[in-house]
Order: sequence, then C-alpha cells, then structure tokens
Amino acid sequence: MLPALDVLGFLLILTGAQGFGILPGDSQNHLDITEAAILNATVQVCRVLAENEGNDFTFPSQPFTVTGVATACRAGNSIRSFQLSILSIIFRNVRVDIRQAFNASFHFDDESFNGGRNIILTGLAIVKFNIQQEDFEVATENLGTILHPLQDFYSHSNWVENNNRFPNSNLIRSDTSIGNIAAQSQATCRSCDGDDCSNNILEDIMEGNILTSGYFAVLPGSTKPSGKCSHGGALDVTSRIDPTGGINKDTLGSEHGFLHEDAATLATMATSEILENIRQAVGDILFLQTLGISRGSGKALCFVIDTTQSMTDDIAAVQNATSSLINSVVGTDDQPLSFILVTFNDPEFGPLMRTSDPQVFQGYIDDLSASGGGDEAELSLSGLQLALMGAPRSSDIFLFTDAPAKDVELKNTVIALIERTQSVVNFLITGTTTVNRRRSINRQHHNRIAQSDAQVYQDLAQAAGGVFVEVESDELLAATTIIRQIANSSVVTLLQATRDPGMTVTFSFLVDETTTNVIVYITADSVSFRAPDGSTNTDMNPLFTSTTVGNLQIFELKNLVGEWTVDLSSLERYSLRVTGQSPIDFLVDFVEFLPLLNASDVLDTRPTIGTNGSLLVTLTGSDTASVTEVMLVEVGGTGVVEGTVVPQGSGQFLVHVDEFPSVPFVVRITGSDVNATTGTTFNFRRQLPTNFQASSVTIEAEVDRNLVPGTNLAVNFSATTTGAGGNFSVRVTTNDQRFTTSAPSTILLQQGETTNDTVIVSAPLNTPSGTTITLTIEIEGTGSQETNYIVLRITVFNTVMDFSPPVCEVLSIVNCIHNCSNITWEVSLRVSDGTDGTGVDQVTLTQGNGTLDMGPSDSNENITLVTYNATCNAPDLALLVVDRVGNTDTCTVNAFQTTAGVASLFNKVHLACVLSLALGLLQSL
Ligand SMILES: *[C@@H]1O[C@H](CO)[C@@H](O)[C@H](O)[C@H]1NC(C)=O
Ligand SMILES: *[C@@H]1O[C@H](CO)[C@@H](O)[C@H](O)[C@H]1NC(C)=O
Ligand SMILES: *[C@@H]1O[C@H](CO)[C@@H](O)[C@H](O)[C@H]1NC(C)=O
Ligand SMILES: *[C@@H]1O[C@H](CO)[C@@H](O)[C@H](O)[C@H]1NC(C)=O
Ligand SMILES: *[C@@H]1O[C@H](CO)[C@@H](O)[C@H](O)[C@H]1NC(C)=O
Ligand SMILES: *[C@@H]1O[C@H](CO)[C@@H](O)[C@H](O)[C@H]1NC(C)=O
Ligand SMILES: *[C@@H]1O[C@H](CO)[C@@H](O)[C@H](O)[C@H]1NC(C)=O
Ligand SMILES: [Ca+2]
Repeated sequence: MLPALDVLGFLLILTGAQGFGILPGDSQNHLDITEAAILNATVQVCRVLAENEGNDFTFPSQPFTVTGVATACRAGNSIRSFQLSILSIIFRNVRVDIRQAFNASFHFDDESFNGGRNIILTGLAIVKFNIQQEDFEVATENLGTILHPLQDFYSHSNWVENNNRFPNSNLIRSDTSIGNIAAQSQATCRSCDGDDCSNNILEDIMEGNILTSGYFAVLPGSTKPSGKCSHGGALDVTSRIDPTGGINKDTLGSEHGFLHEDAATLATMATSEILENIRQAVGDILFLQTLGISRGSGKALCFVIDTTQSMTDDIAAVQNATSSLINSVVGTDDQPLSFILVTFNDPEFGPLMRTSDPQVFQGYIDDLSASGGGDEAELSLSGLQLALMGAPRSSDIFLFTDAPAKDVELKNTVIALIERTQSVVNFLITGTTTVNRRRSINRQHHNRIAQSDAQVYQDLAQAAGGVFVEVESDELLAATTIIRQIANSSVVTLLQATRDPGMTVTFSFLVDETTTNVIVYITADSVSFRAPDGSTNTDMNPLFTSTTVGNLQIFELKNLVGEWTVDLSSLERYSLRVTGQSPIDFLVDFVEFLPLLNASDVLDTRPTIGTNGSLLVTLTGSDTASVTEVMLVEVGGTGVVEGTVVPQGSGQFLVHVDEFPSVPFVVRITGSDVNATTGTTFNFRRQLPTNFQASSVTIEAEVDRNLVPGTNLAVNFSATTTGAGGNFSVRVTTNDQRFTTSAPSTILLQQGETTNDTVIVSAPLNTPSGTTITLTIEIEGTGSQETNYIVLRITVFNTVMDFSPPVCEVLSIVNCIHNCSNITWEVSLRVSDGTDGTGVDQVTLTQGNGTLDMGPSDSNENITLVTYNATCNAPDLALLVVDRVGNTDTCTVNAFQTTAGVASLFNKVHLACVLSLALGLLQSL
C-alpha cells in the first residue's frame, strides 16, 4: 500500500466519492445492500428447499437477521459460519474502495462500462469455479469483490435517471449488449443550475436511453472529455469543469441524492440477481454451503495422518478412531460442511483431499495404509501446514502421529496459519504397546516421544486452543471419543490458559445460564474446583465426573450457573481449557480502522507490537446480546490490555486497543444479554481458542493479483521492523506444491526503514482458470516476536475464458397448430456451447410437465441433443442450460411455434385448439 494513496483513498470514501458510502447514517451503504440481498436470497432458497422436502417454512421476522435467517433455514448450528461468510463478502466489497479507489472500472466511473462488466464477468466465472471446487472461503472473497462494481453501477451511471425500474441483467452476461453507451464524443450533461443538479443530464441522452456515467478525478489539473457528466462531490476536480456538478447517487446528500433510494433498491435487486445466477449454476445445496449454511455445524473436520512405516501398528486404530468420529457426526446437527484429509509420509506429503460427502471421505480413510518413511522423524508440520492452508476458518483439525516432527523449522509458519484460520488443532500421539522399530532403542525407559520432541506439538496445540494427548494405540478410540466434544458445533471457550514452568494459580470462569456441558481439560497434577456456591468436591457433593486419557485429565462439571474457580498446581508446564455449549459466541477480526471513514479493512498480517490498533468483534447466536468489555489477556501470565468498545449495530463492536502486547494473548469478551422468558439481564464471558501474537515486523504486499498459467508473476512486498535490525529469514509457502515460487532466503531490515523485495510465483500451464493460490510470505527473526506473515490470494487466470452460456436451437417441432386433434407436441433441440465453449454441463426442465429425453451427446462434446414432448394443454417449455463453468441461460419453446421460432397467431390457434379439444372430449363422453 502506498501511504499517500491511502490517505487520498480514505478521503474519497469519506466524501462518498467512490460509491455507496461506508458511513452509517440515513443513506444506504455497500454493507447494508450486500447483507440485505444475501439474507433475502438465503431465505428464498431455504423456502424452496423446505417446500421441495415437504416441510413447512416459517419466514423469519423482518428485518431479517443472520440468526433469524439461519434458524428459519433449520441451520441453527451454522449461524457462526453463515456470519463468517457474510463478513468475508462484506470485507472484500469494502476493500475495493480502499485498494481500488482509483481504478474507474471498479466503480463504473468514466463511462468504463466494458471494463466494469469485465471485472464482474470474470469474477463471476471464478466464483462459480471456486464453489465447484468447494473452496467456499475463496468464493466468498471473490464474490465480495465483484459485488462492489455491480452495486456502484446504479449509483454512478444514469441507469436510474433513464427510468429503469429493474437491474441491468446484461452486466452479468457476455452475449448481450450492456446498452446504448454514449460515444466518446457525445455530450451527456449540462452544468448544474447552482446547487440544483436535478436536470443536468441532456434530453437526447434521456430520450435515447443512452448510458453514461460520471467522470472522476482528484488530481489538480485533471480533465474530462468535453460535455461529459462528472461524478461530483468536493474531491472530484472534474465536477468544477464545465459541465459542472455531478450525477452520483452515493448518499442522500449527493448531487443526485434525490435518487439515492432508487439506486440502492436497484443495487440490492442486482445483488439478489447475481446471487440467483450463482444458485442456478451451482445448485441450491452448494449455494447455501458457500454461505456457510448447512444442516450441520458449517465447519470443516480435518484429519492429518502419519502414514509412514512405523504407523503400521497404529493405522488401524487411527482408522477406527476417525471412522467413529465421522459416524458420530454424520446425519446429525454436528455434521461438518466439509471433510479434509492430508496424509504425510517422507519425503511426500499431501495432496489435500476435500469432500462434503461423508461416504467419499470414509473411502479415503478406508484406503489408508502405512509404508515408507525411512528415518525416525516425519514431515508432520508440512502435512499440518497444507491442511491449514486449505482449511476454512474455524476448522477442527486432528493430527495423528507417533513420531517427532522432522520439519520443526515450519513451527512459526504453522502458528501463523493457526492464527490466520483460527482453527483448533488437536494432537493425538500414539505410544507403543508392541515392538516398534522407531522407539526400540530407548523403549526400556520411555515409550513416548521425548519431551523435547513433544514440546513442539504441545506449543502448537496451545496456540490453536487444542489438546495434546499421548496415548497407547489401543486407547486411541477412547481418547478420540472424549475429545471429539471439542468439535461439537456449539462449543464455546470459557477459559484457556497455560503456565510454563508450572506454578500454583487460581483461575476463575463464568458459567452463564445459556451454557451447558461444561468440560475442563487439564494437564496439571493437582486440581481442585470450587463451585459458584462456594462448595468443594466431596463424595456427598460431587461437582464433576472425571476421566483420564494419557496425560490429559477431563472433568465434566455439574451444571451450576455462576463463577467457578479452579486451583491448579504442577511442577511441569501445564495447560487448562474450559469449554461449554452455548449458542452465544463471537468472531474476531484484526482490522485497520480508517477513522475518517468509519470503515475497517481486515488485516492479512499480525498487528504491530506496541502500536495501537483495532479488532472487529461480531457476536453470533443472539440478536439481543451486547459486548461490554474486551480484553487481550496474556496466555501464560496475568497481563491484560483492555479495549474501548464502540457498538456498530448488527451485533458488531469495534474495539480499539492502545497497545498490542508483545507476548501471545487470547481475546476475552464479557457481554450481557436478556433472558427472553424472564426478562432478566445476565452476563456471559467468552474467549477464542486461538492464541494471537503481535509482531515487531510489518509486511505489506500488493493484493488481488492474477497469474497467467505458465508465466511468472512478480509479487512485490516490503517489510520493516520496529525492533533491532539485521538479517531476517524469508519463507514462502503455497497451498499446493504444483505452484512454484522463488524468493530471497533472507532480507536485511533496518529499524524504521522499509526494505523491498520480490517473490516470483508460477503455476503449470494446465492449471484451470479460477484456481486460487494462497501465498504466505513469512519473515522470521530470532524470536516469535520478530516473526510476521502476510497471506495473499492469487487467482490463476487464463486469458481465454468461456463467458457465454449454451445456446438452444430448435431442430424440429411437431407443434399443435396444424392439427388440433394432435394432443401432444414434441420438440427436438440442440443445446450447444459454441466451439470455444467449455461444454454443456446441465439441461434441466424449469417449466413444463412433459417428458425430457437427453439424447446421446454428439461426437462433439459441446453439443447435447434434447427431445421434449408434452400435451398441448401444457404448451410452454423452459429449460435451464448451464455450461461447465456455470454460465447459465433459459431457453423457452412454445407448442404453437414453428421450427423458425415464429409463433404467429398462436394465441388464436391455441384457443381454437382448446375449444376443439374440449368438444372432442365432450363428444367422446
Ligand atoms: C483496473 O482493474 C482491471 C481489473 O483488475 C485491470 O484490468 C485494469 O488494468 C485496471 N486499470 C487500471 C487503470 O489500473
Ligand atoms: C429477494 O429475492 C427474490 C428472489 O431472488 C427477488 O425476486 C427479490 O427481488 C429480492 N428482493 C430484494 C429486495 O432484493
Ligand atoms: C477397531 O474396531 C473394531 C470394532 O469396533 C475392533 O474389533 C478392533 O479391534 C479395532 N481395531 C483397533 C486396531 O483398534
Ligand atoms: C454435541 O452436543 C450435543 C448436545 O450436548 C450432543 O447431543 C451431541 O451428541 C454432541 N456431538 C458431538 C459430536 O459430540
Ligand atoms: C431463562 O431463564 C429461565 C429461568 O431462570 C431458565 O430456565 C432458562 O434456561 C433461561 N433461558 C436462557 C436462554 O438462558
Ligand atoms: C519500495 O516499494 C514502495 C512501494 O512499491 C516504493 O514506494 C518505494 O520507493 C520502494 N523503496 C525502495 C527502496 O525501492
Ligand atoms: C400430429 O400432426 C403431425 C403433423 O401434422 C402429424 O405428422 C402427426 O401424425 C400428428 N399426430 C397425431 C397423433 O395426430
Ligand atoms: Ca459457455
């Protein structure tokens, strides 16, 4: 990011110069428009699905909320993932105003209609590709980016002024014209009459329904083609060049603010329309999954499994344990949205396998076998890293191995990815009961991996809010059964802490009235609980039931609401985790808050140690709850940084902190809610399982890059440190080993000075368009405080793309015109996707109750032959045709038309036929 541009960009948004505003107020902004359209689209799809399944559908009350809509969709367990998807879409939408402030095409300024449509069309194709790959997180990001220009079209062009009452559907298809665009030389505006701009668009433009949009520039001395309209607003220097004034409808106070509401309504409708287009292309289920809505948890369940030789004894136990976990969630409200498997061997690991089908996934598990590996330590962190790069946010990951990590140098990268995805990672380390080659050397005194080797896994489990369990392989199933509660969809974290070295500490945690099934996971030696009423555990007054697996003690507490305390003491390092089940939870995003705009851009890096900064806290699961206190709490000690909480509406709270801590911390919130039955207020406290870290190193890089397969892309990045200068190592990773990168291995940073460097990325020629490369650039100093990363998305983008839907051609028709006693009609159609097309993927009947036969595909794969027959009293046929990249169209045929498609006089004929048919029927009685 260029600071100068940023400031300017912020000013632009402040004045609403670049689209619907971001500031809250009476005017509608991109956030409102986007959320309203997503909630509306989701309700519509859930209603249709419920009807198809014969279920009642109860509309949520207006205005729609995330919780209300998810509940109406019977997806109460995926509220969190629904909220995450909406946030992801909105963050990317807003980011366009921050990072693409000066690219006219992203805002339909400067009459850049084709540029704007191109961004939408290519983005739409990529979104559909991402969804088909079940890469939902990337799909939501790309969707957010294209919604911005789509919405700006209505604010910046004269579509509304031209009296259009419906969205311009041509913006989401390539085979039609966007409209009659004003020629470069054609004047479109006259100067405003003082402050009155209600009449500044020229009559011939209005009468000819000609499209134009406002010119916009901020640099002094900028010009515009003569006679053209300007965008308007104080920053737009072109608005002071004749013809003066502007035509934007960004806010109620804009030059055309009197049309703001109309523009916002059309932008909402257009957003609904593009969502509907995506739904048609990918189907109802994938569409809802993209938005995080499913009957299950909305999360991903991910296994990372060691398949080296030494696991031979354990692999069956791992298969048993994982199968049992899969079985226990399939068909329940806890069924994950997707399943992910990564195996690691040596030297191979991966690839990542992902499916939403539990049976397919079970197949992957059944196929596991152990072999190879060679030496003692294995590539466990490489496997985990791959899983983290492909796993959506808030995934539950279980790693199974019996060996130390060979690739410990990846530890900081893995921690960075854990922070980034806020995933919970659990480590299940098997010991040995039978002879094990690997440990036979020292098995006489220890059959576990050495403490120094275990340390890496313990540190990672702690960073990820997971557990580290060492068990014999015959205990693995039992251990998995116990810790699988961690993967329950409604699990919330009440407290998480660690002490290294061990010491005696009294911790307290609050169990509120919405929380049940409180479970405490502890690795300390000595534990004693005190219930909210002050009582301690005795035989007469049992406060818990406890279990031990390996090194881990598990306490299921009695259901008592109030403040509990737990005294822990241990000589060795220990960790504590308290979870419960409750609908109320929260999400955290570290953001760069832009005060002038009151807008937030999500950070792709760690925040900077010692500086002030912001977090966006989003409450989930209650429309009435609010946040009263947010604290960054040191994980291994007592240090606390308290934030200032500013409510933003819709369950969102912006939190400002004066200083990010220099040690790992957790985010803890306190909030209050009202019990709907009793009307009383109660407090709740929550943490996120993830440990976060700030860094003294900052990294910036160009975002949203495209890469043509087979070519090199240079990604420039820059870094600086607030700490001591020196040589820092650079590590670059991608989500797939097919993508190659080259980067410097070290970078010299001087305190307070910016150093630039470049990473070269490439993808093989056969990489399909739309594939997303997740690129992580990590800069690592001597300690974790000097480590930072930036996560970038690069879209592989082939210049030859298929943007056209299949077309239908009537080959022959036996229609109802010639012979009224003909009680059926039949049509043969050729559906083709053109010579450069990707081919016809689906042909489905959307109107008509006749019989559809799909003929054998022509030798040319791009053509599908279809015949349809129906009775003449069902004369209308509509077919949804979709190509392999999701371009859709609807073909219609009428029983009274001819091959040429002419349906002359058919209404009359139709009437005559109906009469004669009726007569015929009467006579036959
Ligand atoms: C605007 O963005 C589009 C899409 O990324 C790009 O093709 C075009 O070159 C950009 N225009 C300018 C002036 O940077
Ligand atoms: C809500 O969705 C339906 C179906 O997609 C659409 O027809 C309608 O226009 C949408 N309403 C708004 C306000 O966008
Ligand atoms: C796997 O489970 C089956 C049935 O539950 C059991 O008979 C078998 O011993 C288990 N195998 C291992 C290796 O745990
Ligand atoms: C999740 O919790 C619910 C309620 O306690 C329980 O019925 C369900 O079995 C749990 N699921 C898992 C996978 O533990
Ligand atoms: C509301 O209060 C009642 C009575 O104390 C309690 O039984 C119920 O669980 C509470 N409901 C919620 C959602 O907390
Ligand atoms: C580093 O990159 C930034 C942004 O691209 C540029 O403004 C700056 O001049 C570069 N600095 C050096 C030393 O090349
Ligand atoms: C329907 O009309 C067509 C064309 O006139 C004719 O070839 C066909 O035999 C008729 N079918 C019936 C069932 O009358
Ligand atoms: Ca096509």
